Amino acid sequence: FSVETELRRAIDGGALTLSYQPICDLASGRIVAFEALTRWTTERGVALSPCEFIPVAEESGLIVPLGRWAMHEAMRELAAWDAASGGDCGVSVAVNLSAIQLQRDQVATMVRDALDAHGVNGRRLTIELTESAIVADPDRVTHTIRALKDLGTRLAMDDFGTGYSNLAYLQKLPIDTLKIDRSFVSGMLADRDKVAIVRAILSLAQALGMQTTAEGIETNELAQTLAALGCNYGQGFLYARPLPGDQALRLLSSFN
Ligand code: G
Ligand code: G
Ligand code: MN
Ligand code: NA
Repeated sequence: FSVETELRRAIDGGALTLSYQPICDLASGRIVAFEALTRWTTERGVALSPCEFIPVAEESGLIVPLGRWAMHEAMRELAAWDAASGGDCGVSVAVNLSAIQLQRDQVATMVRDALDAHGVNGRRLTIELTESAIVADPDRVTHTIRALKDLGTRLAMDDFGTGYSNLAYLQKLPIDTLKIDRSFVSGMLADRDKVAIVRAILSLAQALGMQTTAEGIETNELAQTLAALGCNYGQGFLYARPLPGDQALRLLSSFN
């Protein structure tokens, strides 16, 4: 719980930052969005991975203030990119919501407040959910997800294919995009089983009218293969690592 105490101080004291990783249209190579990823450098100067502190935040309930901070900060940054571009900078931003946040009725109000505070249209925001967020309490989550959609936001299912769930929710929920987990994408050129899984996800998405984003693209060959298979978007070190906001804007200016 000393990590918890330190995390609480970090949230209150402005020690968290967001990094932004581009999501590109595989056909044109253009950046269409950035995923906002929370970063924490502790008081002792250690940069912790979200894999280490997000679980702590979830167990302690600190994910609620942390998630609120991340949503507001991401919308502030998007508004700043627009201002620097003299109008719509042309990309949307994706923000992760944890299962615990989604189980709270107030989450749609929190998102609306963040959009309103920075004058951002809900269409510019994609909310990334995980399968676990839906399995926990499907009825309550269905209600919350509709409230989020009513704000105009888009919904993406993160790490698709790795969660413990049935597929019935895909039919019931207004999901716009499936993000194909990195574990299926990286190494798929040398693994027929991975190719089979990726193909199955792509055809499922197409049949259900959803778009697809492949995570973990590290090579041009992989990007070309995925584009040929009909995947819409890609994210990975081929395009860029997660970057601070000012560098993300510079990348956008030079890339698109
Ligand atoms: O930043 P990195 O690529 O290491 O992210 C590791 C994991 O942490 C990813 O699964 C990502 O979705 C998650 N993550 C990063 N930032 C946030 C956040 O602000 N909220 C939630 N809920 N998860 C996050
Ligand atoms: O769960 P989610 O996909 O949101 O997590 C994103 C995580 O994946 C971050 O930690 C990010 O740094 C990492 N990541 C993003 N692109 C790549 C990539 O091309 N290769 C690898 N190995 N990791 C990546
Ligand atoms: Mn994500
Ligand atoms: Na994620």
